[in-house]
Amino acid sequence: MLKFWKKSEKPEVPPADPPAKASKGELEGSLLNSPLPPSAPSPARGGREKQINLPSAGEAKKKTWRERLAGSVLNRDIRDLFARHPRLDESLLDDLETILIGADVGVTASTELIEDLRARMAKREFADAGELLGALRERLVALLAPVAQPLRIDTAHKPFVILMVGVNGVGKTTTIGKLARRLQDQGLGVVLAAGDTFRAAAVEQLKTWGERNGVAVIAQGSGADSASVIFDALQSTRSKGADVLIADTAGRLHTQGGLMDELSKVRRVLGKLDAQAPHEVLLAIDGTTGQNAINQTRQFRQAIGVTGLVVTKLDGTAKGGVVFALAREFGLPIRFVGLGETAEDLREFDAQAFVDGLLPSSLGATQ
Ligand SMILES: Nc1nc2c(ncn2[C@@H]2O[C@H](COP(=O)(O)OP(=O)(O)OP(=O)(O)O)[C@@H](O)[C@H]2O)c(=O)[nH]1
Ligand SMILES: [Mg+2]
Repeated sequence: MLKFWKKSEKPEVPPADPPAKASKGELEGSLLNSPLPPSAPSPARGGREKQINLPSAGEAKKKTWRERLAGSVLNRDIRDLFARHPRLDESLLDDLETILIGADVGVTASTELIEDLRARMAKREFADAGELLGALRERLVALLAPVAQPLRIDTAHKPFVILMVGVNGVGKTTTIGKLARRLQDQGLGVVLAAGDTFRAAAVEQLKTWGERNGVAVIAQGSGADSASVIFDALQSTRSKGADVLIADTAGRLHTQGGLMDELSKVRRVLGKLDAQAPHEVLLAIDGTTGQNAINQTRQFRQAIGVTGLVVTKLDGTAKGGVVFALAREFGLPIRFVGLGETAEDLREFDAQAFVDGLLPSSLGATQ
C-alpha cells in the first residue's frame, strides 16, 4: 500500500464503482488494507492534511464482489433472460429453473426455489419480472445466510490448528498463503506446515509463500511422512508460542481410499499432542467443479470431518451456483470464497454480497 499525504480534501483515486449499499464483506475487505505498514515513512502531520491511500500494483487489481462475479454463468444467463423482456408467466419460471440447474445450483434446490416463486406468482405477489427477481434474490440470501459463518480463531487453543484438505489443484496452497497473510494482518503469529510431501514443488510453493510474507514454514524433504511433518510442525509452533498453525496436505481424489486414510492418520497423530486438534478442517472446493463438489464434500466429511468450506475460483467464468447446492446439501459453514489469485481476493463469505454480486437487482430493471 503506497500512502501519500496531501492537503487536498479529495482523493485522487476515485473509489471503484461501489454497490448501492456496501456489504459487510466489502467493508471488511477494505479495512484489511488500512493499517500503516511499519516500513511506511512517518507522515508530517499538519492541520488539514488528509491521508490518501493509493493502491499498490497488487491492490489496484482488488475488485468488488460485483466486479469479480459479473462473469459468472448465472449472472450472464439471467441477464440475458431479463434482457429479452420476459413476461411474468410460466415460461419465465421454466427458463429460470433451467438456468439455475445449468449453473450448478442443483436440481433439488432449484426446484424448491422455483416452486416457491410459482406459488407466490399465483397469489399475484409480483407486479413484474423485476419483483420476481427480487424475491429470488431474497430466497438465495436466506439459503446462504445460515452458512455464512466466519472462521473464528479461538486463542484458548495455542496454537489453533487448521488443516487444509481437498482434491488436486483446487487452490489449497494458494488459500493457505492468502489466509496466513490475513491472519498476520490481524496480529496473529502464523506457522505453516508443508504437509504435502508428495511433490517437491509443493514444499517449494509453500516456502516461497512463507519467505515472501515472513511466515515460518516447517518442512521435511519430499517423500517424508505427511503426518509426521504436521506433528513436528505442531511441536515447533508450540515452542515458538505462535497462535496459528496451518497445515497443507497433498491433493487427493476423494475416491483414493489409501490417501483418504492418510488424513485420518494426520488427525490421530495430532491428537497425541492436542486431543482437539485440528480445530478447523477446511475443505477447499473449486467453484468451477460443478455437482462433483457434492461428492467431494461428502467423502472428505466422512474421512476426516470437515468443519468449514472455502470455495475458490469463483471469479472469472465459474457458474457460481455450486455454493447454493453446498449450502442446501450440507449446511456446513462457508468460511471464505476465493475471488482471484491475490491475497486480498480471499474474502470472508458474505451471503448478501455474494448474491448482490451474482444477481444484482439491476438485472431485473431492464424491462
Ligand atoms: N482465479 C483464481 N485462481 C485461483 C484461486 N485460488 C487458487 N487459484 C489458482 O489455482 C491454481 C492451483 O492452486 P494451488 O493452490 O496450487 O492448488 P492446490 O489445491 O494446492 O493443488 P495441489 O497441491 O496440486 O493439490 C493456481 O494457479 C492458483 O493460482 C482463486 O480463487 N481464483
Ligand atoms: Mg498444493
